Amino acid sequence: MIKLHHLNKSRSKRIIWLLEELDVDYDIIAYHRNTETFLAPDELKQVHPLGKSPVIEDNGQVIAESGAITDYLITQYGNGKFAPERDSKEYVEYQQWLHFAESSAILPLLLKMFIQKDGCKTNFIADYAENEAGKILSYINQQLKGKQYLIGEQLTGADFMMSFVIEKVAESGATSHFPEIARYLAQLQSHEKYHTANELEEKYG
Ligand SMILES: N[C@@H](CCC(=O)N[C@@H](CS)C(=O)NCC(=O)O)C(=O)O
Repeated sequence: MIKLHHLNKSRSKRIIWLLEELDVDYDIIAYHRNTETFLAPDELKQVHPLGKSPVIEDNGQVIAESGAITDYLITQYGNGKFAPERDSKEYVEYQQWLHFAESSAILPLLLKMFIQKDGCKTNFIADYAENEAGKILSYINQQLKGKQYLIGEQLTGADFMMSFVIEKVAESGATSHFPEIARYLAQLQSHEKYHTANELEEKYG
């Protein structure tokens, strides 16, 4: 049975959503952030040296990084769902979005969050993060025009990955400036299992 090492209030929720959509048997092993540092507890390092979540265990293998986990679970258990045909042009686009979520997209958004939390005056990082976040959000907004999901009309692994990014955008209030992103969030929220994942996140939080 698949084990998901889940940290409260984390990227791991996107993997719960995916596991629910895949309708596979899995166990959640819950960990809780330190309330002062917001870091994961040391026990997570016994599962993977970085001590971060999500991490899954399946068939004797430990897999970290939500992009790799998403790709693995869809390949193993998707039965043709949640990814375009392997030899198609869409598959290449799909891979691009799958990686984009945890690379180009998330960095400026996290930087902005950390700078705000820290409250310090910076030399250049605040301006950099602001400009980059604007660029990234305009790009996502523009790319979503005329599409229900990142890859046309099909919910794919790229959307599970992007859900965490879009939730952070929504928490910051920025969706009001990006109508396609707001519409896309509503599209993700139209899936029943998206809400199941929220409920499970709450239950284990
Ligand atoms: N790129 C990794 C990021 C993993 C990550 O940073 N997870 C955060 C939760 S969102 C974490 O475990 N933070 C606790 C810590 O660093 O102690 C992924 O996508 O899985």
